[in-house]
Formats: sequence, C-alpha cells, structure tokens
Amino acid sequence: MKLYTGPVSMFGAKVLIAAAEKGIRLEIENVPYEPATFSYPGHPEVNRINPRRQVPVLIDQGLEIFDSTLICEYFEDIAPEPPLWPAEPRSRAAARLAELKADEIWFPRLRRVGQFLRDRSSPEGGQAWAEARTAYAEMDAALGERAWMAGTFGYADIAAYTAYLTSWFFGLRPAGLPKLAAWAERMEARPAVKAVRDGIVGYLETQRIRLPESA
Ligand SMILES: N[C@@H](CCC(=O)N[C@@H](CS)C(=O)NCC(=O)O)C(=O)O
Repeated sequence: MKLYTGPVSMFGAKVLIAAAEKGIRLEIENVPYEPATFSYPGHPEVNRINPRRQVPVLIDQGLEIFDSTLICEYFEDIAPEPPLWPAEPRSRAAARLAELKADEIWFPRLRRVGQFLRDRSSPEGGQAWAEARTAYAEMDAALGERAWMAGTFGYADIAAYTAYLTSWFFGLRPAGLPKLAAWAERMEARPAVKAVRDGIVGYLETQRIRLPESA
C-alpha cells in the first residue's frame, strides 16, 4: 500500500497515525513541500489521482483514493481491529461529527494563524489568533469530562489532535484549558501519535524552521 503525503501534511498525519494504531504497513512517499505557499505542488501521481491536487493519496493494488477521512474508512474496513469508531450508533455518529468538525471547522481556523506569525497586531492577524483560541476552547468543550473525544480513542481524537498540533506548531498553547492540555498529553503518550509528531518536528529541524516557543 503506497501513501503519498507531505512532510508537514496534517491530513497525511491523520492517515499515518491511524495506520500505525492499526498496524497497517505503508510505503510512504513524501511529496515536496513548498513553505512559501503552504502547498505540495506538481506531483504527477497526486495530481493525476486527486483533482484537488492535495495529499494524502493512497494506492492499494490498483485502488486509487484520496481524502484522509475516506482513506481512514478504507483502513477501518480492511483492518477492523482495533476499532477506531465507537460501536454504538449514536456515539459513532457523534464521533463522525467531531472528526468532521476537526477537519473542516477547527483545522482551517488553527491553520490560518500561520499566515500571521509576524503580523499578529494587525486587525486581521488579531482576529485569526482569536479564532484559533476559540477553536481550542471549542475542542476543550467537546471533550468535556471524557478522556477521549468520543468516549473511546479513535478518529475523532486523531483528527482533532492533528488540527490542534497545527496551531501548537505556530506557538498557540492551550492556556487555561487544562482538559485539552491533558488530552494532548494522553495523545502524545501513544507511540503511534508520538512517532508521527516527532517525524514532523524532525523534518522542520532539518529545514531549520524554528518553531515559536509560545504565542
Ligand atoms: N479534505 C482533504 C484535505 C487535504 C489537504 O488539505 N491537503 C493539504 C496538505 S495537509 C494539501 O495537499 N494542500 C495543498 C494544496 O491544497 O494545494 C483530506 O482530508 O485529505
């Protein structure tokens, strides 16, 4: 099974964590990352398979699919153990909603602060940072008193964590949100999560990209 991803692709990181949690072996090809545009332009296989020209893309014996959530669904079908969705239908629906929120609502807000690393005092920058803090607060509220986003560890946590990590790399910290901070620590205690996180940090170090301490 071959995965095209990017060295700092958070949607790729979702797939890598899920595969490691399930013991699925992947041949990984990192598509070159262009920091100036935050993109992965021009890989012929990625562009052939995904009209959106985005990673991650998976190839498995002639099957060619894209989109991290869809790839994770495929993993769930071919490697049901350990399950990463709750079994009970209502919990499962809630987990799917949290995963969707992580990808489509929290992630874009948490990603956007990257455009305002040096310009946080502009009105637009201030708004972007405020929206990222709100996203962290919403994640904290979604977690509530539970250890994991959907009761049991799974895709909702993986998607929320990769969204969380995006802003964490830009220096945002879960200040005043102890439940979210403790959850992030629980995530990072999982070998699959730690390995993927360390891989991204290692790549940034090789590129001499210094991460802000905190913001
Ligand atoms: N919904 C897609 C989003 C994929 C996505 O945004 N990929 C980013 C990397 S994390 C990308 O390839 N961006 C390059 C671009 O949009 O040009 C998924 O879940 O896979």
